[in-house]
Amino acid sequence: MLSPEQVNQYRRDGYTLAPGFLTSGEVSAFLRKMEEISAGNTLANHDKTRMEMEPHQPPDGTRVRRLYEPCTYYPEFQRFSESPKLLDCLEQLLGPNIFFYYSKINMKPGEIGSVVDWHQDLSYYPLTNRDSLAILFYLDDGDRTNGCLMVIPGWHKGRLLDHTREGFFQGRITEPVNESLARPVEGPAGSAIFMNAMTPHASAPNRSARPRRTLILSYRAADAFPIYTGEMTGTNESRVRLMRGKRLASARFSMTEFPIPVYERKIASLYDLQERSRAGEQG
Ligand SMILES: O=C(O)CCC(=O)C(=O)O
Repeated sequence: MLSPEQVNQYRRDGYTLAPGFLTSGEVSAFLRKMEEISAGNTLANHDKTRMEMEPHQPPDGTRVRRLYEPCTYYPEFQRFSESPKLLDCLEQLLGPNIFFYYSKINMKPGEIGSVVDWHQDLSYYPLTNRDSLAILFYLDDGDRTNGCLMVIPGWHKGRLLDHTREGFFQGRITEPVNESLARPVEGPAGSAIFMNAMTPHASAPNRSARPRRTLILSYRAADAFPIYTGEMTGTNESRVRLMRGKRLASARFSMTEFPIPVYERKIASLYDLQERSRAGEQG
């Protein structure tokens, strides 16, 4: 369970850190499985349905950028997504009726790990209210040198910031972000960061020799219904599982207006979209 201080911090700042959430045995088992999934894949020849590679490496380079949907494809991760120790914490933050939403693993390999630009997760998948969150589990020590998560505390209570250019969704905040307000969230391997889907966050490229592998699971309250934005809404909803409580027949609205992401073209991932957006900015 989270302490009252952690719950208060989540409500006040839009995130909270729980060091030691995973045992060292759980961390090692996840890392072993990730190695097994990644084995044999290269930039030139990899399973595009399961992973994305770091783009700036030779064709035979083996550095993976992201593993897709571990909690959908692999029983080890799925079991963890249903574990009472996790769901008890989620109940403290989201209430009794909870859906699993999506999962991913960001590998951020040493020396090459990609930047993640400032964004709010809800810009990607509009919901009728803000009771949705991601939990980031550090599987390596995460600190400023290997691109730990950065957040802007308190901004989850504000508006959805502009993520568009010329009407098209860019997957990153396109208005000025006051980075002097940003807080690095450092923690040892096994730490969990509970972060609201409205909290602006980012992470720097990994310039250290150490990886910063992070398992990310997302959940939402059962009365946070998706707003249909096109094909991707259906894809996302196909993975949703009721984890606790019951399905609800009534949507709760906490926003009277919500920007809809309009994509200029099909994207592979957040990284892909943000890279194209940065390239477009440079002309
Ligand atoms: O890996 C990170 O540092 C941030 C992850 C993130 O924001 C995302 O994948 O949406």
